[in-house]
Amino acid sequence: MRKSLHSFILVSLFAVGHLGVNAEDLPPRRRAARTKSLFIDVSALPNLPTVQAVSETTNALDTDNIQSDILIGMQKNEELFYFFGVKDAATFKSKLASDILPLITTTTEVSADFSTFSNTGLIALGMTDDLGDFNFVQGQFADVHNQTVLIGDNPSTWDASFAGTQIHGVFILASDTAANINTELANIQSILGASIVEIESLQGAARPGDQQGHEHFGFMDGISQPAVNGFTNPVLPGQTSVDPGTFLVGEIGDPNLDARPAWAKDGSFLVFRKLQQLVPEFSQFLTDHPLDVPSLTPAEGSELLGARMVGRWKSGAPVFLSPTHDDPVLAADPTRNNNFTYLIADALPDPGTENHFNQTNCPFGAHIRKVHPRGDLQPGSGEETHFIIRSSIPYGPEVTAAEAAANTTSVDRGLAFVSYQANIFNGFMFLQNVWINSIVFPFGKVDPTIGVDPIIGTLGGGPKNISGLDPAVFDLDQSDVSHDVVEPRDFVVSRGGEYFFSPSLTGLSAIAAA
Ligand code: N7H
Repeated sequence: MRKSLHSFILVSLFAVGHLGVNAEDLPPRRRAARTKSLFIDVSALPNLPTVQAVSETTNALDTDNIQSDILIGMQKNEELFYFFGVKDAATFKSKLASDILPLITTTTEVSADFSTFSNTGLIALGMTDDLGDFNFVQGQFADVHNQTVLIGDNPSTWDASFAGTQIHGVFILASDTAANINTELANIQSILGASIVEIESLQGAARPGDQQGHEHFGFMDGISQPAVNGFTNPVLPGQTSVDPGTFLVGEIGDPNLDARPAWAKDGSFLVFRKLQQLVPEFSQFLTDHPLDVPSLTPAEGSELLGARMVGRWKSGAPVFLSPTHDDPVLAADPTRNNNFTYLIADALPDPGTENHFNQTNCPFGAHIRKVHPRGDLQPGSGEETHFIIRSSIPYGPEVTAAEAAANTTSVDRGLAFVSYQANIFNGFMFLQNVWINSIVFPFGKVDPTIGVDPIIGTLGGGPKNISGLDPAVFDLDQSDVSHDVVEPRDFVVSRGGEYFFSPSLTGLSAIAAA
């Protein structure tokens, strides 16, 4: 059954990319329910490779064994995160083997049900092997307090359900409609019965209408992902190819290859973060601080400030390539929208050298420059060891009229952030701690106080001084701070999260048998 289901989807879903799946093409289990693809259709985002294209890569990955979400990224219509605790390990493992495993989907199927465990979850299930990841073992809440490896969260903003280590696992269910997800959840709940207890659930969904693919601040998200050797084909201009072991345990390039137990191969560490976004407050901040550029109206100056904070316009066009105005045509072209390095050949004052002096096109501290500095780092500096695959989705409703009128958030919304990496410290932790929350990164720039990441950087929740947001600033030593933009508070607030391990299908079988 499983084999024919694979090959069926291979020709009907995956081989045609992720668009235009007909209901009658879907396998029997889902034929009655799903009426369209579970993926959004947004031209700015790169297409998924076909099964044929993956098979043509050198050392093609075993996509029939890798859980579906890991290599796919942020493209889903609806997605539920169902966090649970295990109450009866024996029953859970028995049902995992007999009924849940057949529901779990692989990369080849690119489908819906996904299962992943925290460290305390693995222990509760009798799987006590050391997976070789310090942060995973501690759990995310420990990193809120850990002064040496600080992610910058204020524990008082964490939801109680995440504060601690009580979450044992999360089922991630994706589909085209919330109704289908509810049906699938009811199915899983009836299979597992009292062997699990719900601790928290979070419904994510693509935003409606022309905001599909945009996160709640309004910016297109999911454009730039690393290319994975053995999977991504073709590699798009501007994409860096990295070893699969950056994301998958036990594969080439895994930084801790020798320490992994055999059953962990082709699994990945999942970092989940519930990141609340204060959208009306963010919008008001932009309105109140338009950048003063002579050719622009105040409204355009406000748009420019937002674009320079992110490093891309709302359409997704990079400010580095289009510094003063949005360019939706550029944004919608995956062969151009990621093809830049932050290096200007004729950069002043030293044409042809690295661009350490000039943030006219893109601030040094822009969100996408902080988390992926491209040409700001020397070739061979190892930037690729810090790549992550992002698989996030917005949660919560659109801003209400009352919230917009009051410029104040009263309904919870934000980003259900998900990243995959083979080593949590190298991936999420390094980005958050060493780059995002540093006021001097990217290092070596002429500006000594760049500031933290204007979107997700934090100095404990207080005001943040960000230089370089105003393109008018071009004194060579950046000593004129009169143009610095001061953010009065964080517009993204962590509500908690956890670290999980997403085993392969054979890994899930091993857990069920432990
Ligand atoms: Fe970010 N945003 O809307 O402003 N992010 N991010 N992110 N992010 C990116 O290329 C956003 C967060 C990365 O390769 C885009 O996909 C928001 C965390 C990385 O050029 C936009 C939140 C971390 C990239 C946003 C948030 C990262 C990236 C541009 C939280 C890691 C790729 C579109 C609410 C710790 C950079 C795109 C590259 C891109 C936004 C969180 C990392 C628009 C709102 C927590 C690696």
